[in-house]
Amino acid sequence: MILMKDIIREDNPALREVAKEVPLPLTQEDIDILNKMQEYLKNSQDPEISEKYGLRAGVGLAAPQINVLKRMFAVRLEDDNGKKYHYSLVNPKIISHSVEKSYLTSGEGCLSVDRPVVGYVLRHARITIKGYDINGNEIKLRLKDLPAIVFQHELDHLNGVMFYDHIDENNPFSVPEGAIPIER
Ligand code: SB7
Ligand code: NI
Repeated sequence: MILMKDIIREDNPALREVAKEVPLPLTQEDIDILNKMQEYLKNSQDPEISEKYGLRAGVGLAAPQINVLKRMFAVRLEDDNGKKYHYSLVNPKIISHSVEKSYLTSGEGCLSVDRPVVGYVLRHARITIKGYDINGNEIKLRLKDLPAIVFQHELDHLNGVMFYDHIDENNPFSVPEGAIPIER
């Protein structure tokens, strides 16, 4: 199973690289990696298991965070209506997005960042994302609110981008006109 020691931190230059497209169909090795990433998220959200293994809770994990420079990530969260977003995505691409922006009022964190970073991370309020699931089937998702933010955070990892790259360093809490605040 994936543990905190397996997650690389921001001092590791691998997090700044652009990850490679994954050939389809997936190899058994890639399938195992994705399943382990999804398992990490599930374990990290279970109070007993996370306590036992010292896991930090996460709603997403991108392959580069375990030093696998491939374009794949896992997401596991529920929205306010209890709708589940459990996805393991390969070669994801944003095919369209809103002009409107949104941001989490509590800011963002990252399993690869062991320090608090304050400030608003402005993201597209709505995205349409295409990719492939673990079976190589094409997936197309329309996302808004927290799921849209999480998928963009994970996609950024595949491009060597960290959440704080989006924070205005001179004015970390500035909000552009019309941006939507999201509480969670
Ligand atoms: C806040 C947290 C996450 C995404 C968006 C807002 C995920 C944190 C876990 N990860 O580091 C995943 O890359
Ligand atoms: Ni992250």
